[in-house]
Amino acid sequence: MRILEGKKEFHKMIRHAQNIFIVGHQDLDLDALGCALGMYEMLKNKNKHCYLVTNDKKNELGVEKVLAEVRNQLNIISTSQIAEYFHPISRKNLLLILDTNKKNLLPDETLDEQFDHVIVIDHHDESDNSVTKGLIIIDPDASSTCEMVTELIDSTRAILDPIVSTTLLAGIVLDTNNFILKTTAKTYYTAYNLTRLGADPKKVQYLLKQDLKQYIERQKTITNVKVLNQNIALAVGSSELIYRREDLAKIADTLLLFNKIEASFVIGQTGKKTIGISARSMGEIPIQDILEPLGGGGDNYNAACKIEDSTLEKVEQSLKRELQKQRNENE
Ligand SMILES: [Mn+2]
Repeated sequence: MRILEGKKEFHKMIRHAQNIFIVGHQDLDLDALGCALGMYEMLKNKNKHCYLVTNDKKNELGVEKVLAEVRNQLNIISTSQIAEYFHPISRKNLLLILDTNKKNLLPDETLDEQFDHVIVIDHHDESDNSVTKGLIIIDPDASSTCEMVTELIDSTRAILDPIVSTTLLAGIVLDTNNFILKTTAKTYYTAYNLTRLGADPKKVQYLLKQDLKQYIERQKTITNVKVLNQNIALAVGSSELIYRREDLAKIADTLLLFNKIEASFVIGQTGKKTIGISARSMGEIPIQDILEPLGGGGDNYNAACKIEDSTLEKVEQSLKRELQKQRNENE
């Protein structure tokens, strides 16, 4: 469903709600945070009581920079505190889930069960694990949740705090990898509106600045890249390092920038016993179908999976088998 198709129902539910709990996926990124702040500001202007719900202990650099500026103006609570802030009339409480639709990516898998009214706004594909309760606005063609939310806020008329419009723009820049992936005329138009509303492109660059040490580690992984079938890049991280999920994703993003590469896969340890795969595609190679047998999910541009109790070598072998299967199917 496109965001504007859900607009009427969205505003109807908002009208009936009083306490609104806004939540993104675990490990907030700038897309999740940007749209959460956009919603927060819009709803606060409608005199709603807003709460940003997160259990993250550590934030990525850009998220931390934004939070340092806005923390004092927000009610930020953890999932265990939600009940304290409930409106006594339960139908006046609303859960607003942004930038994910999967229960297992929420800070608490049972979050939706605590609410009678739920709205999901997201740009990721649905799966068996998706929230099905309430108003579900999912548009896998949208570049980012920030783009969807900016459209909903009615960026042609709204007034936003510059840090909010800047974070919304940063979310778009992040998820499109600098206006490359899933970028449409609407994406540029949204960016135009956000800039008009005070978003600062220089600050976006500042928010997206990376940590040099982490960058060097990522570059090392890239030097070990193998090219399969002339168009698939596969990189495997060092067995001595634990990677964050977003690091694997960034390596996969980078690999997609090279000539002839249609899809990229990056394998790395994300925990002592867990291996992660992050995949990116220009859209032609069905990375979602390839990772699904390994327990992964995502869409045709963006997919990932998590494997417990395995080794880098084993995961690489299973991935190669799935790639071969996919190739056989196409021949
Ligand atoms: Mn996103």
